[in-house]
Amino acid sequence: MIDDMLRTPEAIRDAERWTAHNYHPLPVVVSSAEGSWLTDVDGRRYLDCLAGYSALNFGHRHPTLIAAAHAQLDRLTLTSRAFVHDQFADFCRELAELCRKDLVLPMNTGAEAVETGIKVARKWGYQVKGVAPGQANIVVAEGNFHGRTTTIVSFSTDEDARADFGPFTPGFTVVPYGDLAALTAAVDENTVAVLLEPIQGEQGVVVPPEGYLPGVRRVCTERNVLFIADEIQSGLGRTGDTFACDHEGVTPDMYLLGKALGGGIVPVSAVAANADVLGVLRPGQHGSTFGGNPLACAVATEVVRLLATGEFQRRSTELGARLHAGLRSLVGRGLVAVRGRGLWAGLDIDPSLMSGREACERLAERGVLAKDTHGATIRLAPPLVITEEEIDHAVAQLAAVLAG
Ligand code: IF1
Repeated sequence: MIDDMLRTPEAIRDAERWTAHNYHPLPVVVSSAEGSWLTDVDGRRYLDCLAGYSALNFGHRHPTLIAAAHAQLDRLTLTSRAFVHDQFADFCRELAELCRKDLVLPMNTGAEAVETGIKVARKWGYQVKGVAPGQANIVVAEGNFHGRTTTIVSFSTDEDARADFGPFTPGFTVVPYGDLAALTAAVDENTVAVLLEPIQGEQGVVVPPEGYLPGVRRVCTERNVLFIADEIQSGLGRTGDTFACDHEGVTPDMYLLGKALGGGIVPVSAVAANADVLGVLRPGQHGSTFGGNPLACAVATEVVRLLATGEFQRRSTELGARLHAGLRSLVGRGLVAVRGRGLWAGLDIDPSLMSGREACERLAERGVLAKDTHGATIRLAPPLVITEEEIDHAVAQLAAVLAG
């Protein structure tokens, strides 16, 4: 009887009726959220172990970030880049300092930051490195996920992401992820950049072999090639460091940032690099209507200040150790492998038990939200404000799902 009263089925039908079906969401209709917890239209509560794919590192509606948004909404929300505004300099300076780079170019989505990085690397290649016109190539990795624009899916190795979206953008060389010899062999005189996720998110939170990132850094330095680190998902505290590259002391030539930079409130992305790289751009050569808007800058400046304290990196390290210890205890009890770093984990479930999707559906029934990546793999990426008790609760619910 009570099920007949639930608003969820009706809300799902309404959503499906009016939208393209480019997603297959779990049957959960969220209506409010705070910290690590979501509440659906029927008042059921869920522990969020996806956190917007790392866009909600600071939890839902972090009070400092919400206050910054409210204050800015009452002052100024958009000017375009035709003029300057009083939030812009602080954001760019403080983010550049966090990245230890000279300059920042603000955009909105992660894909825009990736596209910006590709365009800047190509222009740098022609104007600074001296690559022959139109010959620039960029080395990328199998299993990459950098967004969904036509150019980005041009170098995707996921058939679902690229089928029937051609013709594709040329100038990309795909090598196996983690294979330094293959990457080194792929770099030639026309290579302007290597574009990598320091940890591959969508591929299932795949951590490269120790030494791989330092090796990439070394090859790029020796061959005068830009190392572009896509830290859109791995960065901003997720792995226990400010950037995933920090774990091995690697500094890329260019950071691509997004997701959590917007505090889970507004889309904010950015490219951070030194002047010899970002300095190739001149007025009229690149931009965006909303890039670096006052509301985005006001929120993102507070995000940078939260990160500057180191609190969230410490939480990710300490609570991540608890999460991974709990998950490792499930290997052989329904899990076949656990990967990741900090509060970020990729779990391979025994495929004979269930698919990743089924596991996520059963977790949702138990009040824990997570997302499968491919096949029997799911990722866990809770907000960095999660507590020890909540981590133990999530692991206990997963154990119960795996136990059937
Ligand atoms: C969706 C995946 C994750 C990213 C990295 C760039 C972007 C992303 C490393 C582009 C975006 C999002 C896209 C989102 C789901 C999510 C995702 F499942 F699609 F693959 F996280 F793994 N670089 N990833 O992870 O950023 O343009 O989306 O702001 O539903 O497509 P964006």
